[in-house]
Amino acid sequence: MTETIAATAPTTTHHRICPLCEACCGLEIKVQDRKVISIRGHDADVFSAGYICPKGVALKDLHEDPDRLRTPLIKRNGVHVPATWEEAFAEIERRLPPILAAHGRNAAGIVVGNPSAHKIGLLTYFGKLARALGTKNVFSASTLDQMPKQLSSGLMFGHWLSVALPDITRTDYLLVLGANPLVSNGSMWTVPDFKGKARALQARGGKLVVVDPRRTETAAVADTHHFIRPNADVFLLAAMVHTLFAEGLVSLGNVAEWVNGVKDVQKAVAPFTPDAVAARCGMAADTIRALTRELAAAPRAAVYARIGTCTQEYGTLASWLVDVLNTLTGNLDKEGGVLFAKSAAFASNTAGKSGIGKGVSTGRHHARVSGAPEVYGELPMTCMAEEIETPGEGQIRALFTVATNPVLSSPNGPRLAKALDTLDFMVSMDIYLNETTRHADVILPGVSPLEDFHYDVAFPQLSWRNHARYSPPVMQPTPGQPEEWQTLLKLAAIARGLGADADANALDDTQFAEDATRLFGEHADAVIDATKGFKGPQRTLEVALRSGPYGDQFGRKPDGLTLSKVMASNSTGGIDLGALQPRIPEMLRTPTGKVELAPPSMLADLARPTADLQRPVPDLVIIGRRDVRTNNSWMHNLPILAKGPFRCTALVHPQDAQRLGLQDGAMADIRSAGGQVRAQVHITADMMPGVVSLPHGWGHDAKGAQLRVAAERPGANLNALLDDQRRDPMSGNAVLGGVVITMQAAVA
Ligand SMILES: Nc1nc2c(c(=O)[nH]1)N[C@H]1C(S)=C(S)[C@@H](COP(=O)(O)OP(=O)(O)OC[C@H]3O[C@@H](n4cnc5c(=O)[nH]c(N)nc54)[C@H](O)[C@@H]3O)O[C@H]1N2
Ligand SMILES: Nc1nc2c(c(=O)[nH]1)N[C@H]1C(S)=C(S)[C@@H](COP(=O)(O)OP(=O)(O)OC[C@H]3O[C@@H](n4cnc5c(=O)[nH]c(N)nc54)[C@H](O)[C@@H]3O)O[C@H]1N2
Ligand code: SF4
Ligand SMILES: [Mo]
Repeated sequence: MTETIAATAPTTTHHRICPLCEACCGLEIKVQDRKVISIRGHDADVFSAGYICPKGVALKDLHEDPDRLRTPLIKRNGVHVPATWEEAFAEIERRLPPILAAHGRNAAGIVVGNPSAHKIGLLTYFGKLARALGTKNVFSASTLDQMPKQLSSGLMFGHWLSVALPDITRTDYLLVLGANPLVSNGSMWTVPDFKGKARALQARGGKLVVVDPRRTETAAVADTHHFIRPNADVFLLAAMVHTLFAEGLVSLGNVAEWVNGVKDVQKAVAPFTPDAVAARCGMAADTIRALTRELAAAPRAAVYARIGTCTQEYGTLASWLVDVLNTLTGNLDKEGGVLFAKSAAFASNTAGKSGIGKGVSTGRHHARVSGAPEVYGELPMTCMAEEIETPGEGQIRALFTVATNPVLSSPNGPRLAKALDTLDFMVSMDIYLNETTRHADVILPGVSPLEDFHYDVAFPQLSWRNHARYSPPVMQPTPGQPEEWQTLLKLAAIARGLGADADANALDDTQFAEDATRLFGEHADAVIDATKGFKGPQRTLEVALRSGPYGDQFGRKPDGLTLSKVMASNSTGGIDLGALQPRIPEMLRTPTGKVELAPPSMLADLARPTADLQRPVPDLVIIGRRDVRTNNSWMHNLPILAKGPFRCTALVHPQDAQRLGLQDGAMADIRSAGGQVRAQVHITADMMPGVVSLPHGWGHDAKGAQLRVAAERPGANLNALLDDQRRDPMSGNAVLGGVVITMQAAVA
């Protein structure tokens, strides 16, 4: 009987932005009787034009994964058992408030992870829980990732998300350092189909150059690839800046009158001659000079750098020098150079007074144990374990984890796993019982991405082209399951002492009214009235769109955007808002109203690499890697991605394999000062000699986790080798690469 209904049920077609990586591809999803029939790229999408990667197709497996949690779990006698939402909230109300009452607000910690960047409900409502907890112990995956780029952009241009983006469709020359967009599909740069765009660049006579310790998939399609020693980008980039000055190649172009500090930069890079840095970089001085000349000679050029340059001891300096190069070659804010997006909603660089602002600052408070400064409201993720372990006032005793798996994703995960077991109470908002959430007392699942509406809050601020796209839910959520913003509000209510019975919708209305009064003053009532049709993050979005740079300004510009208009464009692929345009000085939010080319904190931090110029290059170091069919630590449970050749292999150069006695396909033990893992060796000349590459996010052999597919081939945890005490001091970002290791053949 059921089968007959299924066979005759109509097939419906839906359009949904993929929430799995920063490329934000528009997908076309066909559904019959709540079953996904097919997923493909949406050809009419104004932004991604039909592009899709294998992970997008895997949304079906994610939706159907029997291990994906559908109900809350409560740990009873050491075992996670299913519970109702009422029971789960009641348990939290029973256990959290006494901890806060006895030990103060900083006894709570909260940590948010990567998928929250792809969830409007989590991104816009996470702060409400953090504020309700009232703790300084706030952490996120940003300090395992892009904080250096956010800090350098903030110091130079005045806001944390004012990131200069390569204008790839008009440039003549693209220099990529420490990024592999062919695999990662781009990061801090939303650029679906990077490969197609790179090919088009080459077809019109342009050049793609890659600098990476591995000949990556991106390097393979590039015109030139240069190996570089891990952690050496600061030296290479400073030497390139040095060369621009030494050879009279500096030209500021259109932004000349808006740039402060050129002379200070010239002075600061004086020690970094190509000859002085060559050994440190593993590059010839002549190559560095030639690379600089080539960049300076290109009519329109862009330098782009990502995770390989951020997750190192000089991450902020390297990120800064990238934009110093862009500026000094006249490519900042130029078509075909690097430009700033103008996002339809949520962008601070379109809000408030134009061309001037407060800028960014750090260190409003400090981590209790390490003394690391607060950056963008948070403390370094790598401080979390010691903040849980170390007794005293402010010790974390109750932890909330939201969409994060730091036991695998953060350096020295094994230490963190032990620390989590000492907490008085832990709550995880997550969709799996995994390496991290197995430590939680209560797990609260989010809905499947196919049961959730979507609008990207952050990525339009980082996009290769301006656009506004909204996705309605593909299917309705199971009745009774709250959306994640509602769960966050409920937790906030408990943290504020309002109790588990508090009505999340009523709380939302009250907070919205308060926010509207703060933002719109005397017009608040009109705004509340105009947005009556929406609630939760949709209402936040409606306000952001209507008051944004393309908005209808609540009726004053009738042709402008509203959420309803963006919603209506879903099936036709969203609204295209055009190519990026020059925006300096209007987008600047620095206190001087200028581009700060030489922030004092940056110049001061240059003392570290200056002192480090002569440091000998270690024999063997390890770096990370990504694969098209993985996503950090959490998609190894999806059959369509998990099948095929095993991906958690250690890539070793033939010379290293020979001197270390390693065989292709055999297992080897990798040791660092802090840990040891065993991984399968793959010998390849694609590695720079002296550098080994192992992907992160593996190690799915934890007892008590429920990841049945992933556990079949658990892989090695790279982060068990890394040191949680190594950070870039400016941004607090973890050092994830260039870690010294030894390697030897495994004896069974
Ligand atoms: N050595 C090394 N380590 C690295 C990196 C590296 O290059 N090398 N990369 C770093 C980077 S860039 C990042 S961003 C971090 C990422 O580290 P994390 O932020 O910890 O992210 P993931 O490992 O992707 O884990 C995501 C978690 O979110 C859960 N989840 C997935 N979807 C949802 C949802 O819709 N709702 C909820 N509530 N939960 C969900 C998953 O089950 C999983 O537990 O890893 C970092 N770690
Ligand atoms: N398929 C897939 N896509 C993803 C993810 C994933 O896990 N899988 N993760 C997503 C996330 S959270 C992020 S942040 C982005 C990251 O996006 P990308 O930054 O493009 O990430 P990776 O592919 O790790 O590329 C980093 C490159 O840096 C190189 N590298 C390592 N150390 C150094 C160094 O010291 N100097 C230089 N110059 N290069 C170095 C590595 O060899 C590697 O090729 O990818 C996102 N997209
Ligand atoms: S590149 Fe793949 S994972 Fe990323 S948004 Fe597009 S389809 Fe999704
Ligand atoms: Mo990331």
